[in-house]
Amino acid sequence: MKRIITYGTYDLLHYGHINLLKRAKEFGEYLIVALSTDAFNWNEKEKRCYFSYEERKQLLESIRYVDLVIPEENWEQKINDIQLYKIDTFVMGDDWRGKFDFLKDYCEVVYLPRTPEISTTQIKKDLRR
Ligand code: C2G
Repeated sequence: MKRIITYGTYDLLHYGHINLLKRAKEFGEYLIVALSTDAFNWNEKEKRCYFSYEERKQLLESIRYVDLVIPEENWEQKINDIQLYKIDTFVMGDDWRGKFDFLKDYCEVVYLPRTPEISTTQIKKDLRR
């Protein structure tokens, strides 16, 4: 059974996220999402989430492509995650292209095209109109 992992905040979940998860799942049979915790988002990504970690986790667990949601608490956990969960393929949107190539020593690394027209920032802007 081929196992895939991907990482993200997934706040204000939208179809761009779903497109990514759908395509990531096509690389195997078991997809793990490492979901950024509220603390990691705030301290490391300067992102204040609209939905809490538990709410974002509940949303992701309801998506048919997602098999397991684990916390992403720091930038350094990826190698350990890949070894612990016996990951075959690491997948991220191509806004991260190249940033995780160091993981190629541990698993396949795939960057998928983002869904260009949608982002949480755009949604928030549109809602303010
Ligand atoms: N994404 C996408 N299309 C969009 C928006 C997002 O394909 N229109 C993808 C991103 O490329 C990413 C995933 O959806 O692979 C989650 O996006 P974010 O929640 O913005 O993830 P990010 O904050 O970039 O966190 O350690 C890695 C980080 O946790 C990634």
